[in-house]
Amino acid sequence: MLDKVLIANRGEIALRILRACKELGIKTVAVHSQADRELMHVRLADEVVCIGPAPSAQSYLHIPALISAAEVTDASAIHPGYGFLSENADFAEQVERSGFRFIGPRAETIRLMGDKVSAIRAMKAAGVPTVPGSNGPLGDDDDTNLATARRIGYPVIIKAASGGGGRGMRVVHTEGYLLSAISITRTEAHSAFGDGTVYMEKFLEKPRHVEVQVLADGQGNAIHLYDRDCSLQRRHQKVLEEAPAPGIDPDARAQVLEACRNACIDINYRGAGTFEFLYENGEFFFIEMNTRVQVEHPVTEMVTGVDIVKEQLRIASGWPLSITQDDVKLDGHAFECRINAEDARTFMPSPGRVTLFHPPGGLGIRMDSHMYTGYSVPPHYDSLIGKLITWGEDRDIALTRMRNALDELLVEGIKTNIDLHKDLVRDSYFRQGEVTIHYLEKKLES
Ligand code: MV4
Repeated sequence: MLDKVLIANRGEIALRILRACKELGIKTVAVHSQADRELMHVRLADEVVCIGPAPSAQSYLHIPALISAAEVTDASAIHPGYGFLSENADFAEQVERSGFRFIGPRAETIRLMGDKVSAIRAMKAAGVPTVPGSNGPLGDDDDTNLATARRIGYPVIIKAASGGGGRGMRVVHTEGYLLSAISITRTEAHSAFGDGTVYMEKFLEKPRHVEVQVLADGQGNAIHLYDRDCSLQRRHQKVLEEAPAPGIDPDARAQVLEACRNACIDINYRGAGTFEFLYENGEFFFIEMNTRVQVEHPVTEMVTGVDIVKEQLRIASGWPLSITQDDVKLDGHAFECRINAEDARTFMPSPGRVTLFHPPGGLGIRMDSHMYTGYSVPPHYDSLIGKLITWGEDRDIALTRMRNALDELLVEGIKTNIDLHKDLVRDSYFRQGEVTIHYLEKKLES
């Protein structure tokens, strides 16, 4: 087993990783910026290194500072969490070249998935259902691109190969706009990502966002941990997630879960990963793969009983998966509300001192948060201050527990989105399940 892990992240996920390390008897190194001395996991870690000033570019994104911290503390591995450097293939490569284990896939796998064109190609070849599209990058020949769009059928969407997560996309409804849309998206992609490669897909108008969690040990074993629905989002920021995704066609689902598992074996995947799909009219369409642990991993943990972060640490230690697919049983239903320090109307971040923090409790309630009374939310990072997760024997019980838990949760001194969640868990469409990716933005408009 790994001896000592450096946690290259902050906030709730740093605490989540620290807890998993402690459970496995792994020593921990917390690294933090000058603005983050008061973080909860910094108090609890075995060793602490300040890696730089508050701005992320000079701390959590500063590769030499992180590798130096691993060297001076003699850590054996680095856990990147989510965001920051978690999907940076160059970082993964430098970590391993410096003699540390990167807790995640091999750098070449991160690179393969970072390029959406190569990711789709690899997944299609492995039998994962993809969106009808250009099957590769668009060239410069206008007639060929017009013919591709005609074959796919309008509306189509032009996406940047180096984009993802909603950056660098443009929808085209009629032929007259196709060529200018391609050239604008190309130009934007070039300046944003240094890569003007674009591709084309059929634009799905009312899909749900359903994703599949996987674990693979890089030794030929891979399992899926079922699915999650993450359709409730605003401007590509997820707000409320659940597992399993409600109301999915059972045959389509069984097929896609098995396809994801086979794809992991096919590409010799290592670590935790997520296959992102759009789900529409009973069909799954792969769009992207995430090669990190995700914010919403707890809903999957609650319905499978599998500790995803502990499995990441075991896999990084060179151990085979602790469980087989047959061991994974889906049990009940779980929701996660992302609690943000933000203004309810403008959604602008709302940093400041938390004068009272009171987490809810009781059976089936989990609060993953680094908050405590007296903590100051710094202005330099994202506004996630915690995740409230509830589990129940069925969707109704899990949702009732969420309504009650939100009423118990007290965060005073800063603005939060708790009232938005209180509204959402009482929303009649959401309660029925099966809302699309557009539902929340439409609801907020009215
Ligand atoms: C799409 C799509 C419709 N059709 N692709 C946005 C984020 C990026 N991961 C992919 N995205 C989309 N790709 C096709 N062919 C609609 C979206 C999309 C979306 C997807 C998932 C969650 C929220 C979304 C919000 C707007 C658009």
